[in-house]
Amino acid sequence: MSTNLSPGPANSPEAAGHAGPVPLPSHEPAAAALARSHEPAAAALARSAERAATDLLAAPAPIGLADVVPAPRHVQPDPTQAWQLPPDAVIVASAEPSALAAAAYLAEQLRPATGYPLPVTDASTPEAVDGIALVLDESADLGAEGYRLDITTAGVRLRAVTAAGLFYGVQTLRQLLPPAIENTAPATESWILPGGTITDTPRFPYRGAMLDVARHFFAVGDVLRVIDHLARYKLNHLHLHLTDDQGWRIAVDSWPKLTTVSGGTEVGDGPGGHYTKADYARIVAYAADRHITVVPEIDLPGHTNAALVAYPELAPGKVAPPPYTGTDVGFSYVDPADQRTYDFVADVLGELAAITPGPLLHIGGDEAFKVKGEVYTGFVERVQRIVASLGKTVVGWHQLAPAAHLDGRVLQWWGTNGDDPTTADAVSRGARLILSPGNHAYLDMKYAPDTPIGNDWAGLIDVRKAYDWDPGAHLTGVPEEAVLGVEAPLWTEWVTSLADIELLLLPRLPAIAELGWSPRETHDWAGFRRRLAGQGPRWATAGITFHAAPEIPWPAVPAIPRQHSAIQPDPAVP
Ligand code: TNX
Repeated sequence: MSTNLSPGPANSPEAAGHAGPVPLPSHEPAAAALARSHEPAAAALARSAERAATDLLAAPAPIGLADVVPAPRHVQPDPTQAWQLPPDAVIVASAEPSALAAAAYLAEQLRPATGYPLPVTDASTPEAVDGIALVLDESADLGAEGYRLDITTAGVRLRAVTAAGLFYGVQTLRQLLPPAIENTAPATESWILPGGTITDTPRFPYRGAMLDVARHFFAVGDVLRVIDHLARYKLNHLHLHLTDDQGWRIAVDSWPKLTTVSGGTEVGDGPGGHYTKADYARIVAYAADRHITVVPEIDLPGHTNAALVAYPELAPGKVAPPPYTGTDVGFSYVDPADQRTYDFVADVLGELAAITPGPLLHIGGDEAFKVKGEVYTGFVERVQRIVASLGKTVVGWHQLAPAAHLDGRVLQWWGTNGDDPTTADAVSRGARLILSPGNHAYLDMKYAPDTPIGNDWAGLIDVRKAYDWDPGAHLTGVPEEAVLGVEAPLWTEWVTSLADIELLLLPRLPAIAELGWSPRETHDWAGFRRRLAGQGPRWATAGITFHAAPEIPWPAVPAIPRQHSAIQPDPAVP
C-alpha cells in the first residue's frame, strides 16, 4: 500500500458539493490506483480494471435501510417513509442523563457536516415530530443492548431499554445518512434517511478488539481514536495489552521503576512511554462514554522481561536481564518460586483493579515456555485467586485452560485449529470463551503477501477470511452458550503509527464486529462485501486510513489517507 492515494470517492454523493476541508475527489480509475499501490500481477490488474469499469459506470446507489454494518437482526424498509433532516430539527430525549448523553453524542456527530444547530431537549414522552426522538423504554422487548429505529415522514424515533441500546441505534442512524456526514465542515447534501423499521439486538455480549501498546507505545489520543472506530461497529470491549518484554505501559505507584525504567523501551529504537493513572482514567472514561469497557492485561508469568530489567529480584536468577527490543517471544518469566513475585502481582493487580471500573482483569498466561506443568498451573491458580480477591473476574489466554476452574473464569482462545480438547475440557469445567482465532481474527496478520507491515505465522487474513467463520461453532466440543463473544487482537511488533493501526484494523474490524453482533442467519459474504464497500467513502471522508482490499467492490477509488488529525486533549476529562 503506497501513501497518499488520491482522497475522495469519485462518484459518491458528497464528491460534488461539500464545502469542507476534504480535498478534491480523485477521478483516477481504480485500476491505476491499485497498480501504483500494489503493482499486482497482470491478471489481477486486468480483473481490477474490469471491476473498476463496472463500478464507475454504476450510478451511486442511494443508501438502503439494510446497508448497515454490522447487519441488523431485522430490517423492514418502507420506501414511502423516507425523511429528510430539516435545518431546524430538534433532538429530543427521555429526561434521564444517560439518554440525554446519547442525544448529545448524536448531535455532536451530526452538527459539523450538516451545519445545523440540532438543539437537544428532554421530554417525558419524546415524540418524533420533524426531529429525532431518543426514548428510554423499560418495557421494550429489546434486551440490554438492543434498539428499535423507526424512520417515517414525521421523523426518527429510536427506542431502547438502556442508554447502550440508544447509542447503538445512533451508530446505525449515522450509517444511514450520506457519507458526507463524515465531513468536519458543512457539506452541501440532502440529509435523507431511508424509511422503515430496524429492530436490532446483538448475538454475543462480548464484542472486542485488543491493542498491544507494549510492543510499540501509542499516545492517549491514538487510543481514543481507536475507541471511536470500535464504537462505530457496536463493539463494547477494548482490551489493552499493557505489558510485555519490550515495555511496561501503566503506572504502578508501589513499583515506580516499572514506568521510569521498564516504560522507556519498545520494539526497535523508539522511546516507549507509559500511561499515568490519569491517562488511563481518561481512556476508561472516553470508552465508557461510548459504552465500551476497558479490559487491562498484565501478561504473566512470561512476557515480563521489561519488568525484570527494573526489578531483578523477580527474575529466576535474581540478575537483571538486558532490555529487550526485538520480536521473539517465550524467553522471560517471573520467578514462580519466590513469594516476592506474588507480592508484586498482588500490588500491580490491586492498583490496576482500583482504577478499572469494568469487571475483567486479564492476566495473560501465553507463551510462558519456560514455566511448565504444575509449576505453571500452580502459578496461574495463585494469580487467579488474587484476581478474585480483588472482586474481579479473571480472563487469560487459553494456555490457562489446564489450571483449576475459578468462578466466572474466561479464556481467550487464539489457536488456529478448532480442535482443542484442553480448552474444551476447561469449558466443560465452567470456563467461558472469547474467540480470537489466530487465522481469522488476528489483525496483525498481513492481508496479502504485499501488505507492507504485519505478521504471517497464522497465515494471511484477507477480508473474507476474517468474515467467514462462526464463533458459535468454531471449537469442537464447545457449545455456543459457552461463547461470550469475539475479539480482534492487534499486536504491534510492526505497527508504529496510528495510520499503521488503521491500515490493519480497517476493513477487517467490521468483519469481526459483525460476527459478534449479527445473528448467524444474516451471514452472507456477498451481502457483507457490498455493505462494507459503503463504509469506504465514510472512512475516506473522515480521513481514516484503510486497506483498499481488492475483494471489496468499493464504490470508487477509495482514499488511503496517511495523514490524520489527532484527537486533541480534552481538558474537561481528568
Ligand atoms: C502470539 S497470541 C502472541 C503475541 C504475539 C503474537 C503475534 C498471544 C497470546 N501471544 O505475543 O505478539 O503472537 O501475532
